[in-house]
Amino acid sequence: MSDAPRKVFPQRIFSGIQPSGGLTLGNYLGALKRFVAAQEDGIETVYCIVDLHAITVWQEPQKLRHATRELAAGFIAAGIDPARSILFNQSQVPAHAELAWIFNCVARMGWLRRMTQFKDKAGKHAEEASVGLFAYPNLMAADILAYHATHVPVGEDQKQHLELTRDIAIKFNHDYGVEFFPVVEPVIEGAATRVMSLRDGTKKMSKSDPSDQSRINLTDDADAIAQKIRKARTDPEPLPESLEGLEGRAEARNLVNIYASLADILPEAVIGEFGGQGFGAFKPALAELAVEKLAPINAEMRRLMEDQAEIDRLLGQGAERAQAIAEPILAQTREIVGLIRSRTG
Ligand code: AQP
Repeated sequence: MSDAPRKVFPQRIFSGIQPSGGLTLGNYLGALKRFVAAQEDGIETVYCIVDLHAITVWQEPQKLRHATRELAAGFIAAGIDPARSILFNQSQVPAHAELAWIFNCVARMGWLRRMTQFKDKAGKHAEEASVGLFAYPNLMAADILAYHATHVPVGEDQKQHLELTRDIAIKFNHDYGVEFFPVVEPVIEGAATRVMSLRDGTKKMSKSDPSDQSRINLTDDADAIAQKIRKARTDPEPLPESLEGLEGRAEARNLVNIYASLADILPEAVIGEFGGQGFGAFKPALAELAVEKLAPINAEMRRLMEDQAEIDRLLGQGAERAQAIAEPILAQTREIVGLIRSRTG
């Protein structure tokens, strides 16, 4: 690469969540809560329900429709205002899929083979995994770059995919001799960039984990939340007096991080308050805080889900706004690549 200064792109935030099940506390703290903060910062924010990503593993069509609407309700209930942020489902804007194909021809097999999420999800059955699951990061790069997004707030698990997005932008720009796609910045910050399973502190909390006890769902009621936190796996030691004392105690660290993130304080402050106390005291305090923060979101999601036609209308409106940004970027991409577009309609 030359030392010439990179072109400066206006700030635009893009991020997405898959409608591959119900929202978890991990999605809320690692993504949604931060999406709302970004919206409040006054930067242009584009948020996408990535249904084309969800179908990289089998989804029952009826359940997919429900999960898409429920996720839209989750976004809005958490504080995303569809008038200020652009909120839509991916498949309504064809530019994502078309740009993903172009990126399939930019990204190299070796780059994708290194993706740990594919290895985690496909496991020992890589030969039976869909081609879509393998190419997933190229579609994610298209999601982001179709908007010339500059900043992408995500959880820690998406870091590798964002590095691939950067590599695709750099290779495209280099191969075609342009400075067309921005080299995006991952925004991975806060105490809850990786919320772990309540059953195993070394595994991330995930909506597709077969154990419902491993996660808190945004649709769980107060009793379920309290019960799951009470039963969360921990060790027999009391909480340490300093943060270093959490070293090697994955479950304890996870609960401290969850508390900090829900309360908008630093993990140090949680240790300051609860250090020396056992989980018998800490867990009820955490359960109370979780219920206090999640119950209003839960109630609002239920209310919004009563009017599904309104959710569909909002998604359609969001898709039109999204398309107005993505289509001209895609048109320029076709031009750069040498694809003739001569039809009039
Ligand atoms: N446990 C987590 N801690 C912090 N952030 C998380 N995110 C997901 N899980 C955690 C963040 O949520 C956003 C949306 O993720 P996604 O649904 O598109 O895909 P995912 O990361 O694969 O999430 P799941 O819950 O694990 O879904 P499934 O089970 O379907 O694969 C991302 O910003 C992600 O970092």
